[in-house]
Amino acid sequence: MQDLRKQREAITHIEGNLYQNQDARIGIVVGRFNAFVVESLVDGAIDALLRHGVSGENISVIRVPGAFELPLTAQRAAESDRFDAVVALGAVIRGSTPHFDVVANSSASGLASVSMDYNIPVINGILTTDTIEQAIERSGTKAGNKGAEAAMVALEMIAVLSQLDVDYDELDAD
Ligand code: INI
Repeated sequence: MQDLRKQREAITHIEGNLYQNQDARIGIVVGRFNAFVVESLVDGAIDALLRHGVSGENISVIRVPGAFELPLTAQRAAESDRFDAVVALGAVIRGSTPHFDVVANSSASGLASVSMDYNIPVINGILTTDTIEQAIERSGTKAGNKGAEAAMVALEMIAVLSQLDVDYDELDAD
């Protein structure tokens, strides 16, 4: 009979830890539209990165007019080879955006394409909400800070992907 416990022990598990980030190079691309919300996302992202050991000199913040411009900016950032991950921050608020769906959908799908095309994590930290109140709640008040969350996802993805680059035998030795 198969020893299921032995088989379970033989499984390789890969997860990212968040504590070896001194050398991580992070590009934060920011859509300025709704700046009163977005700047809190930027603060949250920078705070999370610095608290997890990322060096300030390895962080770049690139500001553009709005969320619609983020995919192209993320693409140039990825293409430059200067970053291990790109974090895109913005706020698209339905209440004040007649073309909400266009801006929200094109920015999200554009960022996903850049990630696949350039083979690095491109993290979608764009808030898409119905109201300004919801956006405020998600930018550092009662529902957390999506900028900080996006920064942490970037670090976790760098850590996970770097393990996929190494020989599996090296992982087993740990
Ligand atoms: N850009 C945003 O980031 N959020 C919005 O809510 C928004 N609204 O309301 O229109 C918005 N529009 C600007 C857009 O991102 C582009 O900058 C603009 O269309 C020029 O390409």
